Amino acid sequence: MDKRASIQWFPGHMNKARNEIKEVMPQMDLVIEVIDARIPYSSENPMVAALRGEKPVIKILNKADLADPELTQAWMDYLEQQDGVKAIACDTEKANDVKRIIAICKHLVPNKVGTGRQIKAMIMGIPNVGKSTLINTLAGRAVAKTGDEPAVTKSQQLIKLDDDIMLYDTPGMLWPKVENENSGYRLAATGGIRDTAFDFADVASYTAEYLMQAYPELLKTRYKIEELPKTDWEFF
Ligand SMILES: Nc1nc2c(ncn2[C@@H]2O[C@H](COP(=O)(O)OP(=O)(O)OP(=O)(O)O)[C@@H](O)[C@H]2O)c(=O)[nH]1
Ligand SMILES: [Mg+2]
Repeated sequence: MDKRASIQWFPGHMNKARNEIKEVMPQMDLVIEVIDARIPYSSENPMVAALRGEKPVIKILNKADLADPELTQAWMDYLEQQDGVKAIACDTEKANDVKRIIAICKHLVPNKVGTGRQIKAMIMGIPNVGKSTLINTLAGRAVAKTGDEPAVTKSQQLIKLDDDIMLYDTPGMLWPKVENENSGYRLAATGGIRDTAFDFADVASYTAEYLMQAYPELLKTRYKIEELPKTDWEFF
């Protein structure tokens, strides 16, 4: 296939979100960054690192139920080597998975536990990665709006989890230009970029090529075929 077009997408509400986050960040005790376990490299937003500064962070490899478990484990080991970083894998729709996060928050901010002062945690990440779902599962009720498309959450929302923890839900953010072509396609294929921002055929071709090479056996099982064809187009 010919060279694919690069992906550029940074709607106004994301810029607004970035400025608002910058303003409230000094009051935060920690950041919970949600990344997509299927594309950890491409879904880590460099703006999150810049905005959080020295605050501790829990990196959640989310949608782990859809990802390769071996790679997810390798990523957790890698991320935990960084200063102030705790990493866990989650399916945020499962209460048992997310309950561990509360204990980690308390562990990372020990000076507030038992003082009557709430731990304040900011939830950040790219669009559609599961930030609001995480909050709902933690809260045990639908407090934040969710949906299977990017940019569902449009502004910050404050949620009191219990007497100990306060969560800030934030709109998903991408960085102004996704320079890395692979990252652009991976973000589009997993639903982080709105589908008006890219060409379907390009993304499908990229994804088919990758999956045929990385997971041929899974594709054969999924589509009930004996042999994979040679090209992505034949595969379609
Ligand atoms: N399979 C799977 N789906 C998930 C998981 N977490 C969230 N989802 C789904 O992903 C979609 C997006 O979830 P949201 O919680 O709205 O994502 P968000 O990060 O708040 O998105 P924005 O507010 O648009 O930035 C929804 O359809 C969820 O049901 C998970 O761990 N596994
Ligand atoms: Mg949301």
